[in-house]
Amino acid sequence: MKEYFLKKAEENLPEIKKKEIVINVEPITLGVGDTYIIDLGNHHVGYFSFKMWYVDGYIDAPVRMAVRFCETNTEIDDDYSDYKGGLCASWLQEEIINVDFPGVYNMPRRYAARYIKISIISAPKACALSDFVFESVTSADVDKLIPFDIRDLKLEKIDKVAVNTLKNCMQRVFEDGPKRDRRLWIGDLRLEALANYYTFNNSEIVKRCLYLFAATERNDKGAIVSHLYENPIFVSGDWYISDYSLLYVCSLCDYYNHTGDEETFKDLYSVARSAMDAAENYKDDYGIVDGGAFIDWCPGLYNKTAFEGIYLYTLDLWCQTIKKLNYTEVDIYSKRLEEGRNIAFEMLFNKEKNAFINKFDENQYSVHSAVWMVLGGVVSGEDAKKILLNALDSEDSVKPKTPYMHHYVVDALITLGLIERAEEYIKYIWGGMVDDGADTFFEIYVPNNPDFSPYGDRKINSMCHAWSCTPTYFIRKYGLGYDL
Ligand code: RAM
Repeated sequence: MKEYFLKKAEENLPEIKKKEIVINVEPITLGVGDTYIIDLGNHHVGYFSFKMWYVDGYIDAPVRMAVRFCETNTEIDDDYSDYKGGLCASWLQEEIINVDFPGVYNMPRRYAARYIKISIISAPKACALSDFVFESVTSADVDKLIPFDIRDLKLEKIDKVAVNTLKNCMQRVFEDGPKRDRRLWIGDLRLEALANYYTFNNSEIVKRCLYLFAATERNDKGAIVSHLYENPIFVSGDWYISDYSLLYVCSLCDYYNHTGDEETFKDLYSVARSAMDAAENYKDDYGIVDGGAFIDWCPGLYNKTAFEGIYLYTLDLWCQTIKKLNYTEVDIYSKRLEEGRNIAFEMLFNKEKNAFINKFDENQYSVHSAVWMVLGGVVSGEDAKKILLNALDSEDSVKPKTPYMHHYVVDALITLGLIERAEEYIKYIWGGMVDDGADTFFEIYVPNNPDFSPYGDRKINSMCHAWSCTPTYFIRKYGLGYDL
């Protein structure tokens, strides 16, 4: 089967479109210690080349330079020597290169950048740099971007940045971030696919990603691995994230619901079903799923309630989808859903506090729990509105840290019909990034705390991150900003 899934994935390999960004400047003369900064005018992903020539006589030794690719202007002056993050420093986009001869120099690696900073470290004499060309690459077909009408200027800007984020993450697969980790994760795939349906509408790339995950290995509980690598060779990731495994099921259901492609759904049905059933193996003695969930990069978050919500949310979408396709198994899952919701309400809801505060999560109060209990259908209507808004407005609740989790906050607000509040939230989070000068949306965003990083150092954060591109989905799907 693995070979078959990989073959299907290859059949849906998207074409990479290239575009040259040419920076027209007079040759710049630089000596040792000098620095030159190129502004590409927007965030791009691709390959960089330039020309080096001599000024006062032939250069008889290599010119050593540091070339730094910066996604935002804050990176231009960062000191990389004091990097203290937990992820490998080699993700920091800086190369020390030695240019041996005058001529055009093509840098071989792919970068994500708005700014390029060149510093001359050693050289026998001054050199001149010119002909800066950045060849941007993406599998998004910008000519096919679905046109739409929007009257709210702020939301229009947000939409533009969201589309740019998606475009730059759309490569051979939906990458999570073109600077880091440059791979396919289920949680990111789901959100990119949703945004893609309302923008570039490239269903082949979604199909490719779904087949690639089908070709990966399962853990002893039957869950799907959270990420994979596919270029130059296919390698299954090694981290099992139990909520991501469920989000594979959601991604397949979304795909079918959007495209109506029954053949692919049927092909991947058993993969999704095994992920759905794997959740049974995560249940504790109370019948609540437990263990190994991600939810958000939020330090100190207790996430049992939220994970249960994701389980119920997935089960619900799964039931709705397989019902449409007349699968008789729907009865089994509908029963699980009903029972699951009852158990969740009984065990996780605190009537006195009118909140999802419980012993399973050490009595921690979080927006995450409220959001996922709403999305899981454990509470609804006016009660749910109060529960969610209280959690969002409380000074004591733990708040989301990533636009990934912010996405599900907006989703929960819209599910409850709180459209204005959803719009406000989008403007607060993603609008905040736009106000900070974002060309693309960041992996992590905590208002008023730009230095926050779950990895121990802000410098390693990805500033063009796929899971942050979803305002375009909400804006376009629900017509936000249209009725002014
Ligand atoms: C990080 C990346 C990625 C995400 C995982 C869980 O490595 O931000 O996008 O899906 O975490």
